[in-house]
Amino acid sequence: MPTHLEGDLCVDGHRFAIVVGRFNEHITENLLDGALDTLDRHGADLDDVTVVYVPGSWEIPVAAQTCARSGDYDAVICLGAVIRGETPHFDYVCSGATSGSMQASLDTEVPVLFGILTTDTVDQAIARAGSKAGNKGREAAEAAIEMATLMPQLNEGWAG
Ligand code: INI
Repeated sequence: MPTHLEGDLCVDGHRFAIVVGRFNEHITENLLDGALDTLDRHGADLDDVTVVYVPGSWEIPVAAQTCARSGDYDAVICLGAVIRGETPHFDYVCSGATSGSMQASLDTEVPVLFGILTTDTVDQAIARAGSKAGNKGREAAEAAIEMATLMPQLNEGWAG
């Protein structure tokens, strides 16, 4: 019989940090609302949730890595909105935010969830921040719960 390891969506004393970019705040505040509501609905004590505000998505990885490394959180949720302009700035911010978030996760072995929108237009971002295409903040928070409940099983597996 294979061994199946799988997280669930039941928060049981898990602690979460949310790192949120202020750039495009009208979008990111909806992502944050979605993430907090999802954690709340799944049983998180919001007093155990830390929300860290940074200027923009470029700054998310360093804050996420610091939270992850602190040992105070079972998962770190990154929320931001990068919207394409007419300069290559978009590509640099996207690439820094994506690879930096992944690096923060791999370096610390703490799940760092990617709820950073990268869209061509403001309308596409609005659609993914609580409108017709769902809410990426909710998705990232659900994934955070699943990973926070999975990681101890994985770590026990290696120890055993
Ligand atoms: N930051 C974002 O989060 N989204 C954007 O769309 C964006 N654009 O387009 O410039 C953006 N820029 C700011 C960047 O994240 C840094 O805060 C800034 O460069 C200072 O380091």
